[in-house]
Amino acid sequence: MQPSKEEHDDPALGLYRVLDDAGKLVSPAGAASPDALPPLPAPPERLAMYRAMRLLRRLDERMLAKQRQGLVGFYGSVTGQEAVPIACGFATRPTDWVFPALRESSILLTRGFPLATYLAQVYGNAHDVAKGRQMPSHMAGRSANVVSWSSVIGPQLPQAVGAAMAAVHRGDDMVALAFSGDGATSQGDFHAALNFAGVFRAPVVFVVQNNQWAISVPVARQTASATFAQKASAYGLPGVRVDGNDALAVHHVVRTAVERARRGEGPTLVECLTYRIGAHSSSDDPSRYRDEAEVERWRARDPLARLRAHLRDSGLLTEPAEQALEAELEAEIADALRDAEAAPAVATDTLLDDVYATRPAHLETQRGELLRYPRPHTTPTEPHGSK
Ligand SMILES: Cc1ncc(C[n+]2csc(CCOP(=O)(O)OP(=O)(O)O)c2C)c(N)n1
Ligand SMILES: [Mg+2]
Repeated sequence: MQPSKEEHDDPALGLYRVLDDAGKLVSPAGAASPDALPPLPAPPERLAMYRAMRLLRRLDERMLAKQRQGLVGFYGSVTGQEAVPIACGFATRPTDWVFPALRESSILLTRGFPLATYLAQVYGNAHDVAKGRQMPSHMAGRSANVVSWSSVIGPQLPQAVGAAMAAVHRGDDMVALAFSGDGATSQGDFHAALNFAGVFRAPVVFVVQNNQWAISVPVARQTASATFAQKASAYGLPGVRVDGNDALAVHHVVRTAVERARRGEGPTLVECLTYRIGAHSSSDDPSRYRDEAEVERWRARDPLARLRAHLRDSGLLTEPAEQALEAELEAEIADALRDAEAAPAVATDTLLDDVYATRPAHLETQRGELLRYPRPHTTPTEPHGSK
C-alpha cells in the first residue's frame, strides 16, 4: 500500500534518522541501543554545513525577489531541501563527480566555487561559466566537477553510471553521485541507470530527493511501491531510506554509500524523504494543487531549525556567533549580487561560438544579421521560462 503523507514516518518503512524533529540526537532506526550513534562530522564541519544551509535559505529569499523584480528570468528554490545537497557535498570528495537533478547545484558552493560566479549563471552575465547559454538557475562548474544539469528529467542518471564505469576503466577512484527527484523515478532512464549500475557494479550513489511532489503531481502518482528505497532490491543493490531533513543522517548514509562504492563494492540507492516547501519554481503557484496544512506540517520539520537546535544544544553555536554568522551571510550575498548585477551582459556574437570548428556560411550570414540587430534588452530581462 502506498503510504499517505502522514504515514511516511511509519517505522515499518524504515527511516534513518540521527536528529529527531526537535534536533535531539536519536538512535537511528535499527540501532541496537540509543548510544549506537554513527560517527558525527567534526564540529567545524557541522558548523560549516549549517552555514551553507543557511546561505541557501537566504539566497532563495533574495533570488525569488529578484525574479519578481524582473532582474532574473527564472529561479528554482530549494527551501526545505537544503540538507540533502549540502550533506552530500560534505560527504563526497571534490574529485567525485556530481550529476544533479533540479535542486543540487549548491554542491558547487561546498567545493569552493565562488558565490558571485554561481549567481552569474542565474543572471546569464559575462562571468557565467556557461556563457549565458543555460536556462537560469541551472548552475554548474567544471572546476568543481558538477555537471550542467538537464532540464529534461532523467538523463543525468545513465550519464552518471557511464562516468562511473569510465572511471573504473581509467583506474580513477572517483565516485559519481546521481540525483533525481521522485518524479524522475517514473522515467525509463531511472530503470536503465539502476539496472546497468547493478550489473556492472558501477561506483555510483543514486540519491532520490523524494520531496513528494513533481510540480503538481503528488508522489502517490509516481509509484505503487511503499518507498523508493525498496526499488533497489530489484536491481540487486542496497537501498536506504533516510530522513532528508536531517543533515547528519544524510551525511552519514551518503558517506557510507560513497565509501562502499569507492571500495569497489558497487552502487547504493538512497531515498531522502523531504518536502518542497516553496513553489516548484518561480513559474508556478502551488496553492492551485496542494493543501497549505500539509506545507505547515513540513515547515515544522525544517532541516535548518533541526541542525541549529543540535548545534545550540551541544554548545557549538551561541547566540552571538549566530548573529555574527547572519551578518556575514548578508554581506557575502550582497557582495555577490553587486558583482552579478554590475557584470556586463554576454557578448551577442558569442552565441554561435563553440559549435563548429569552422562556422558554415549560412551561420556567418546569420551572425552578421544578429550583430546589426539592436539588443532587445539589456537589463532588466523579461521574466520567462515555463518549467
Ligand atoms: C522529460 C520531461 N518531462 C517533463 C518535464 C517537465 N518537468 C519539469 S520539472 C518536472 C517535475 C520533476 O519532479 P521531480 O523529479 O520530483 O523533481 P522536483 O522538481 O520535485 O525536485 C517536470 C514534470 C521535463 N522537464 N522533462
Ligand atoms: Mg519531487
